[in-house]
Amino acid sequence: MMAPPQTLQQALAVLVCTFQRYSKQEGDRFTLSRGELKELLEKELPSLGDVQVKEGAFEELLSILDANKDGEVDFQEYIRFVAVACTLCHEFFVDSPVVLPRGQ
Ligand SMILES: [Ca+2]
Ligand SMILES: [Ca+2]
Repeated sequence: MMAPPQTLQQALAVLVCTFQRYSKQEGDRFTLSRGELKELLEKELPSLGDVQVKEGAFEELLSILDANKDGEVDFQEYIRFVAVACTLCHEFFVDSPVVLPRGQ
């Protein structure tokens, strides 16, 4: 089991390597097919599971991610998704009590 990333640099490597690990499994090795994307989401973002169970949610997510509508998710499209996910995390943690209140 790999230790979780401790630095931003390690986190970036994880982001890139995760994409590449799934994208090379079938078809074009630089893009995620429907199956590759599904597996990536299931294994790497298990908390999204609830969303995926919902009928048609995966198809909807794929159509949003697939900006150029070629049926595959390329690295640019994947990174846009990661940026959105980061924004959601930022909004979630911005009111977290762990964060020290700003000086007055
Ligand atoms: Ca592929
Ligand atoms: Ca695409």
